[in-house]
This record gives sequence, structure tokens and C-alpha cells, in this order.
Amino acid sequence: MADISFVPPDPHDFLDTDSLLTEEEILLRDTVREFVKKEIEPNVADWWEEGHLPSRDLAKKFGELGMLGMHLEGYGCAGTSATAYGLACLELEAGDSGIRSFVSVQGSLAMFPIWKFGSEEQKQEWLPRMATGEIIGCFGLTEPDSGSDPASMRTNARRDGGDWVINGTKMWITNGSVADVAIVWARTDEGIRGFIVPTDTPGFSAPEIKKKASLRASVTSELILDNVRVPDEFVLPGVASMRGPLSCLNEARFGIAFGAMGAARSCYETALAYAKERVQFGRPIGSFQLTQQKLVDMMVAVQKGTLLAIHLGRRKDEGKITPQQISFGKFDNVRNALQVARTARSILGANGITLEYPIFRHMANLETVYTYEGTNEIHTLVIGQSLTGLDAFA
Ligand code: TGC
Ligand code: FAD
Repeated sequence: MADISFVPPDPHDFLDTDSLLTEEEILLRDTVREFVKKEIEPNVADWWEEGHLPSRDLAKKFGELGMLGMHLEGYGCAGTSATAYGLACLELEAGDSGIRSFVSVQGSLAMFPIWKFGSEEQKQEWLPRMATGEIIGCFGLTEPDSGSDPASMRTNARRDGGDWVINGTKMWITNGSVADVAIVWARTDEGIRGFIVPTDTPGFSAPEIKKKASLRASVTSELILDNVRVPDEFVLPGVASMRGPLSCLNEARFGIAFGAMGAARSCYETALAYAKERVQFGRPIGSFQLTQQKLVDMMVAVQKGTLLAIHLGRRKDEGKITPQQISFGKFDNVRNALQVARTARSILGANGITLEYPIFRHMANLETVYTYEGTNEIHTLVIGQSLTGLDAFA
């Protein structure tokens, strides 16, 4: 029988989750981590405060790193494993959820539907330039009156000769105002269809949504489609039902299951370092039992969530993951990350509310992450439906 090791666990990876990764995955993960340290961390608090993201510049840099549509095969995409994609999301979200969002939307929500449901011509036309970051995409599903229930969408498209004419409004669309192309989901006589809409098409506009108190280092917009006319070649031929947009959500939700643990890790590590240095009552606050309990709870949540994410990654790479299992990951890792952020915030006392430390920014961002890509409640009901066979949505 193998003996027990008495090498003390690493406080930054207590269960040695790194041992579950291949050398290649660790190399990729470290490359993204380095990028975040160099390009994101020194700037992101200012971007967040200013409500700004240098989207074009970042798109090019992400393109050079091969991170856009990285888990897709061909068409200039890197073709990595799903686990590697997840690990990249984790590192990006350790920087900021808005940065991970940018990459998720481009790869999982704008490129994926073209890759999965597009014609060969559409793939050749769009994917290589989206992979390099020359073209930025967005994904228009949510509407002012259709959030959790996107099947109730009002945006519609009708055939007119060889064209389609699209009318409607999309709401809360990440990258909307900076996008060159929008994937717009619309109701048609043939079912829900996806349209590739170049954003310079007459009748298309994308006013930015301001005054956000969350995900401030991310562009969020309304999409207005006023008699937008596109040729038939711009409709995605491979799907005509809600299965289209919901399949894209599987991809992005999977990335969030990893990403949320990046934000949580950043909060935990900041609080751990602070607790060892900050002295009150003549002792580091990390020596108080109540503080240690918080640190332990945070560390356990981060490690468990990371294990869950890696497990889901392996299942996805084996082609065995189900949407309900992805819901499990998004649901549990995001709610736990939010709890970690709140606990970490308390350890920093007054310093916890400033942008000098990343915690409050992560905490505010995670309120968005809790809501988008299916709210916590929607994922609860997806899992509940799976347990009982009973649908509680309506
Ligand atoms: P339902 O009637 O059950 O199914 C309709 C069709 O869709 C298929 N389907 C799925 N296909 C793939 N993946 C899934 N997860 C699927 N779930 C269902 C189903 O088989 C059926 O196909 P077919 O071919 O028979 O027609 O669907 P429903 O309309 O009752 O919806 C169920 C529900 C509530 C779970 C769904 O509407 C939902 O997930 N709502 C939440 C909406 C949401 O998550 N929106 C996210 C918008 S995008 C975003 O937030 C981006 S944030 C930016 C970033 O990621 O950084
Ligand atoms: P609602 O659906 O109105 O829900 C309000 C509350 O009611 C929630 O708590 C919800 O869980 C609850 N609720 C609703 N139905 C039920 C039910 N059946 N049972 C129990 N509770 C229920 N969308 C896109 O398409 N593309 C994007 O790029 C995008 N980016 C986003 C970026 C940001 C910053 C934000 C905040 C949102 C983004 N979204 C995007 C929209 C996001 O997906 C929606 O906000 C989300 O799906 C929830 O919809 P809603 O806000 O309309 O809330």
C-alpha cells in the first residue's frame, strides 16, 4: 500500500489539481496567466472605473495568442481541447469577468454558431478573420421582454424575394457596439433562425448601455434592427429551432464553469495575502480563528469548483457531457464564486470596497455572471427537471 505524503499542501493548490492536467494544458494555462498578469491586471481596474475596454487592441492580442474560437477545429482556429479552453477562461476571469466575456462571446457565441450551423462559404468568409481578432462578433438572443424565456422573442425575419428583412430589438448584448458582425436570432415562418448580420447593414444600430455597476470592463449594448435586409446566404442553414441558440449557450456556460473559479481564486489569494500581513490587536488577522474559517471555506470552494470544472472538461472532451451537467457547473461554481468574493471582501475590511484590490470588482462582476447565460434560478430548474422529469419553467 502506498504511504501518506507529509509534504505540506500548497495553499494555492491544496489538492494539487495541477496534477490532473497534461503538460500541454499547463503550458497553455501558464501562457494565458502570464498574458493576464502583463496585459490585464495592471490596467483592468482603470478600465473598470472608466467603464471602458480597448476591444480592438485586445481582440488582436487574443488573436495572436490563438484564443479566439480556440476550441474549434479548422478555419484558422487553434483546435484545442475543451479542457484547455476552460483553463484559458479560468485565467482570463482571474483578471476580470469582462475579459473572459469578450473571449467567450467571440468564440462560443459568435464563431461557434457559424462553425456548427453555417455553410462552408460562411465558415470560410467569417471564421479565419474572427480567429485573428480582425473581426469582432456579438450574439443577439435576449430582448427587452425575453430574457430567461428566449423562445418568446419578438424579433422576426421574413423572406422578401432572395432577401430576408429583420425587425426587432435585442438587449444586453456583449460587444454589441464594437462588433463588426452580429449573430441575430429571429422568429421566422420556418422556426427560430440565426442570421449573420454585418453591423454596417442599413437599419442596424447598437447603442451602448451605460451606468452599469457590474461588468464595467465590457461593452454591453442594445441592438436595433429596423428593416435590416440581408441576402439568403446570410442565414445559418444548419438549424431552425431554439436548439440553435441553446447549443451556443452550452459552449459559453461550460467556459463560465471554469471562469468563475478564476475570479474566486483571485479573491481568495488576495484575502490570504492580506490576512497574513494586516495586523490588528497586535497580531496578523489571519491568526484569528474566525478569519481562518473564512480562508478555509474560500479555499475549499475554489478547489472543489476547480475539480468540478476539470471533470466537466474531461467529459466534454470525451463527448459525454450533457447540457444538464453544464448547468450544474455554471450554477454551482458561480454561486460559490460569489460567496467567496463576499467573504474575501469582508477580510479586507474597508480596503475591500476599493478598486485598489480586485475583490469588489470581481464581486460586482459576478452579479452579472450569476444572471447571464441562464440565471441561477433557470439552472436550478434545468437540474430540477432532470431530477424529477417535471418541467417547472411555466
Ligand atoms: P425547450 O422547449 O426545452 O427546447 C427547445 C429546443 O432546444 C433544444 N434544447 C437544447 N439544445 C441544445 N442545448 C440545450 N441546452 C438545449 N435545451 C433545449 C430542445 O431539444 C429543443 O430542440 P428541437 O430541435 O426539438 O426544437 O426549450 P425552452 O424554450 O423551454 O427553454 C428552456 C430554457 C428555459 C432552459 C432555455 O430557454 C434557457 O436556457 N433560458 C435561459 C436563457 C439564457 O441563458 N440566455 C442567455 C443569453 S446569452 C448571454 O447571456 C451571453 S452573456 C455573455 C458571456 O457569455 O460572456
Ligand atoms: P428575467 O428573465 O426577467 O428574470 C428576472 C428574474 O426572474 C431572475 O431572477 C430569473 O431567474 C427569474 N425567473 C425568470 N423566469 C423564472 C422561472 N420560470 N422560474 C423562476 N424564476 C424565474 N444576452 C444575449 O443574448 N447576449 C449577450 O451577449 C448578453 N450579454 C449580457 C451581458 C450583461 C452584462 C448582462 C447583464 C446580460 C447579458 N445578456 C446577454 C442577457 C442575459 O442573458 C439575461 O439578462 C438573462 O438571460 C436573464 O434575463 P433577464 O435579465 O431578462 O431576466
